[in-house]
Amino acid sequence: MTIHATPSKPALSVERIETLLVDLPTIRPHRLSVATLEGQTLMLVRLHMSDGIVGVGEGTTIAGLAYGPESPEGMKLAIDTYMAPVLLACDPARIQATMATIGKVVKGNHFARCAIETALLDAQGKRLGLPLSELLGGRVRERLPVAWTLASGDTGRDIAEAEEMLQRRRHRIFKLKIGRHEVRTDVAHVAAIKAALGDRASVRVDVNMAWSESEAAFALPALADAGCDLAEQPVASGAALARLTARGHLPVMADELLQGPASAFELAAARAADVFAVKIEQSGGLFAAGRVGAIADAAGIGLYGGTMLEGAVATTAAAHLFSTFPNLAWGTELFGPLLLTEEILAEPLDYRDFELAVPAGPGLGLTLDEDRIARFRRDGARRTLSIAALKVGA
Ligand code: MUC
Ligand code: MG
Repeated sequence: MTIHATPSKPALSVERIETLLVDLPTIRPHRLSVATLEGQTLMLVRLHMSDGIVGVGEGTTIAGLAYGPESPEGMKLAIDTYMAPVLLACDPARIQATMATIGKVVKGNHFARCAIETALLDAQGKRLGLPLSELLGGRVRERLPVAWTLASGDTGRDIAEAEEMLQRRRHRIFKLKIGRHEVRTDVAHVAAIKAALGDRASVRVDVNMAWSESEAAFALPALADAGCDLAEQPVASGAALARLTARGHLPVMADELLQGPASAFELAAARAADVFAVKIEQSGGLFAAGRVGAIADAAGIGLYGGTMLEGAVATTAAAHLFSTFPNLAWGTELFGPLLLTEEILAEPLDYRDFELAVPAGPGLGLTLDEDRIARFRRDGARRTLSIAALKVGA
């Protein structure tokens, strides 16, 4: 009889986990109904593996805790304290198994889990010489249409910004953040922008749940008359969203209510939206977001690639996933890195002709600019900006 020693550690292992907060200013204040952003904090994680490969992931929220239940600081804590022991004992090449084990010790925390899953996939792609998109089933497109959000808070400035984007051939889909003002004021704002841009652009709105059902019932036909193409999450309730969708005045998109595959299934079963904004972090990771996309497809619901205004790492991870979606009729809004004043990549992402090129190199296909990271990390040389310094809610 042969006795095998119980393997205490797999041949390949995670040797070190590094988490850091990087505070980056935005190019202008970004006004949502829930908060005004003057900067973004990226939580970056690096998994240093025993074969010398380093996988990178990112967790980023909007305005700290103003948009959802996770913050960059909380993600760092969840990873350092609760996910690290699992990672140090796992076989990092077995990504789904590792994420399932993490799921047993960490409930919720979708954004933090997404950051870790991204880092594991990045490392595995580097190891196998394959882009993330190929680990996720294979890309069906090389470039993704990218919307821009007009959220300066001023109609004239928004029109000037849209004109500049059209002229530079950067964006021709514009999402307008509304819901801060009286409904008629917001509708007039959208109508003025659409009148100025005409058929040169698609104009859509995101209300971030700010309206009551009756406000939305009034506004959606008025927005349709103004030439608006899509209304994202006008109300908070799923039942109200379903009733607005059934009225059929304007295509309705779900965002905040989509918290992973189970919620996607419920919303699809209730026919609560015409379109799903798929977000990798909100869904709980790339695999979960892929399942959200599959549920939408099966239900005949359109797809849009959403963002949490992430930096280059999470934006690229999302781009790899969205490149694998057979149907992506509404395009994407993967413009997060363009809202930040600082470039954190050695080679910037390729935004051109209204589209983003999905990187072709192994893993995410990115190289970080280490000097920039060192300068802007919260405990780094600059030490000036933290989420507390951002004018949240102004
Ligand atoms: C959201 O609610 O969709 C996406 C674009 C933007 O400007 O804000 C985000 C969040
Ligand atoms: Mg939204």
